[in-house]
Amino acid sequence: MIIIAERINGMFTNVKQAIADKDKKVIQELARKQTEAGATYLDVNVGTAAADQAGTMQWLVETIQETCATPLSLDSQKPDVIAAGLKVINAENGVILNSTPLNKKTDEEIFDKYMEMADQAGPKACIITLTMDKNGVPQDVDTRVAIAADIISKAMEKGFDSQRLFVDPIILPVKVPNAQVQPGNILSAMDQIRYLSEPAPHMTIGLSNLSQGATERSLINRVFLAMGISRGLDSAIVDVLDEKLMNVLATAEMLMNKQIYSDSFLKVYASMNE
Ligand code: THG
Repeated sequence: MIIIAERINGMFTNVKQAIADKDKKVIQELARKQTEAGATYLDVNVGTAAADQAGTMQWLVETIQETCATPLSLDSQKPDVIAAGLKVINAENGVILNSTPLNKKTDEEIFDKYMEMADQAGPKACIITLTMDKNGVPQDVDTRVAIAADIISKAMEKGFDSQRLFVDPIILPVKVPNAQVQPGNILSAMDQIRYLSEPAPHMTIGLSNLSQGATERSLINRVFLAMGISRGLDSAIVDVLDEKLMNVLATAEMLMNKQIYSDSFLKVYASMNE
């Protein structure tokens, strides 16, 4: 599983405060802890509060890289914010350009821009593309799958290796009125998206979106993560500091025969990610 750690995000009050105070310690501690807990990538999202998003992205990337070499997932729907991060990044071990939609009303070519930036960043640079277009986030299975197909064919046209592409069917909070059908829709979409290319495209989701505002957040996240892994989810943006969630992840992968069973499979999984 390609595990992307969610915590360095200006949506969290302590990160928002650290950005405002230019307090490196909070960010570096989160980078170190999440790396130790098994993160393959660290997601870096400036949030919405920062006035200078590009400058903040740069500061976060530099601050993290002072203490830790874990590859980063630059998370923004604004190409110039991604570009700012890429200017100062060391992408030797890889990088993800996270959160481009297929297209936008105000920017038809946004996904192409992300592919160009990824190519410039290096041969291992990946992209997460949301199944979202100029009409917004689709609410039904068919439109999600259709957008995923457009994403994959556009990448093929540009010669962008499908193994550097992650499709994100976008999970939304289950608590939102009338949205309770959506987690099931996401699973049905995954069932189809995984057959859109051979080998299957990588799929990822921002798991914690699902439980925003709900009680039993960790339980909801854990159960859905296991369901997703059974449908071909091979990556997720998650709270890696949630040990129970990480144990579910390892167990679901083992049950899907992605990791060999041994009596100490949990320990083996943890040590593999060190
Ligand atoms: N897809 C992709 N990238 C993404 C998302 C996605 N990046 C951002 C987000 N969604 C995934 N990351 C988070 C991070 C935090 C939370 C949810 C998703 C979260 N935060 C607390 C909350 O809102 O309740 C913050 C609370 C606090 O301040 O402590 O839940 O879908 N590709």
